[in-house]
Amino acid sequence: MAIEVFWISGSPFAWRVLLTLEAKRLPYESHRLEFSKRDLHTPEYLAINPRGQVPTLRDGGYVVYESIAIMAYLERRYPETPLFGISAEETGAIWRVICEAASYLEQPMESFILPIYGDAATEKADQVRAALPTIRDELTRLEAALRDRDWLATQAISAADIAVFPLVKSLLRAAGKPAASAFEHGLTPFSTKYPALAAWLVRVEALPGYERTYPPHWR
Ligand SMILES: N[C@@H](CCC(=O)N[C@@H](CS)C(=O)NCC(=O)O)C(=O)O
Repeated sequence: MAIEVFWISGSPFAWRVLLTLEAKRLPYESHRLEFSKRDLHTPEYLAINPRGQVPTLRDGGYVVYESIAIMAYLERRYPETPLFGISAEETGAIWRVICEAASYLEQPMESFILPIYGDAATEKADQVRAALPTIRDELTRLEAALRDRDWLATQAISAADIAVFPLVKSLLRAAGKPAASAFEHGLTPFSTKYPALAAWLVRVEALPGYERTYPPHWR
């Protein structure tokens, strides 16, 4: 039975799973859901993801949600093309980057992008403004990590890169929206402000199958 993935276009968390499947060259059946059609709240979907969120992965009779948990499951189940490191040291470095992104970047990223996407940037201007210093600080840390190597945690692409990439792309998309110009966000021009990260984005985008993962409604 095929691996099935349930996702919505533009979800950075779902994007992680699509990138992982492509990086591991695993065939999968894609179920693109629409938030506006309340696809995430049908009884059938809530039965596999009681939070009514994406992503969710079904592999035969097994179901798992939470993007990083899905990535860890895929690694264990399909170890070819390892993404969580070969040595104990690599695994530690990869998980450190993932945990840092989850602990320090995800929430500020959402505080910035969701009001901008949702036409609420004026109403939630304080929230947007408050998130920006942390976002810049975290991007500076990522930039520093790339000073001496091509990838965030190890010498090859890893789950750390895949977990962080959609967060950075989402920040950049929001930063390019007209509503973002009301804030001195300092994120652009990205290749000037964060040159190593900009070059790293291009490296991730060269992953075979990347185009299949790109959020369709962003095109
Ligand atoms: N921690 C979760 C976050 C998932 C999440 O926030 N998904 C959003 C889309 S970006 C969602 O499904 N939102 C719908 C909702 O909460 O109603 C993960 O990593 O999978």
